[in-house]
Amino acid sequence: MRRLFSGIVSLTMLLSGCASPSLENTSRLDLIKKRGELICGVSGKIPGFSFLESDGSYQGLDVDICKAFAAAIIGDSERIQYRPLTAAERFTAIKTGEIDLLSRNTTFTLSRDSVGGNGLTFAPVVFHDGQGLMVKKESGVNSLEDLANKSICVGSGTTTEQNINDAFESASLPYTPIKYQDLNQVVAGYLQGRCSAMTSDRSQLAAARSGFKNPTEHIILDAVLSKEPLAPASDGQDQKLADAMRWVVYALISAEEQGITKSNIDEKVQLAKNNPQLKPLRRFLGIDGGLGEKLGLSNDFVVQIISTTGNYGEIYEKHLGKNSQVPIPRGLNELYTKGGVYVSPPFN
Ligand SMILES: N[C@@H](CCC(=O)N[C@@H](CS)C(=O)NCC(=O)O)C(=O)O
Repeated sequence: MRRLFSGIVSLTMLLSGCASPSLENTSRLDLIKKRGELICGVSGKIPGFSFLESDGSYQGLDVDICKAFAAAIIGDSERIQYRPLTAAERFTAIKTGEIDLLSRNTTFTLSRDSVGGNGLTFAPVVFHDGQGLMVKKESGVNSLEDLANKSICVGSGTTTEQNINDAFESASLPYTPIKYQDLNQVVAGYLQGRCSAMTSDRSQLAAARSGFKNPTEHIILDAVLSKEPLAPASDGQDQKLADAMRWVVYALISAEEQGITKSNIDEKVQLAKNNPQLKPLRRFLGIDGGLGEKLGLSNDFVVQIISTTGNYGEIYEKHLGKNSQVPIPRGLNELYTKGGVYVSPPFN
């Protein structure tokens, strides 16, 4: 009976074009290592997060997260293929295997992070955002109420679309959504006056405004309509890759907690090597404990990451700090010891 059942399963898999069970069990992590290259899904249109610069390079916080994954998995952050994806394309790209993982201003929600939903799994949050509204200063609009009966430009296939609807509905205010495929189109619609406001994650509004001819003519309203915890994601069926991604993000946070930076990482390694009593540091840097191996990574994966991107705080400062193109105060995105929400579980 059992043989008949497994025969039917294999036949069904064959007919539906599914991979054989042995292939199915191969983690994407091993595939990335074998390929020697990481295929990372990004937006590519958001300064500060992932943006295609004029020299052809991708830059931003989401891009550095891709680099941290590549440094940990392959030991080389240059070996990355970036795939720019719209909001509507991004989850299919994971499920079809077009990309290995997504690092693209994507909100961690229950529906996306469940087998009965999009079937993805999320790494820890790398940017706590919230949805906002941008209007032209001259419009005199100050609140959601002022936008009653007006049109609002919004990207489709996003949490933004649902939240704006929820906000207007619960305030019993009528409005008209004007939907577009990506941020550039939303911005164009807004600047051309097709709508009275554009709505998106507040970081995206700030990023978009930084590229306007006259940024000071636009204001981002104080109202925050939602929580938008943005996190990298991968296929929910691949726990090995998900485990590695989770601990890469925690490595960035833990390094900041311990004051380990791109510039002092070599010193820290020497310190740990010379001092057998510094057990937690030795485990963290892969000298003892074999923690990397448990994840299918090299034991010095944390060293690989930090010497490439620096810790989380350094990544943040570089792309969103005071002197960056899109300065966003750290707020919730600080360590918990400094009033934010970031904390890493122990590397034990
Ligand atoms: N964080 C939200 C929204 C993210 C999002 O993708 N927003 C749209 C614009 S409203 C977008 O496509 N932004 C970036 C891009 O154009 O590449 C989500 O995960 O649904």
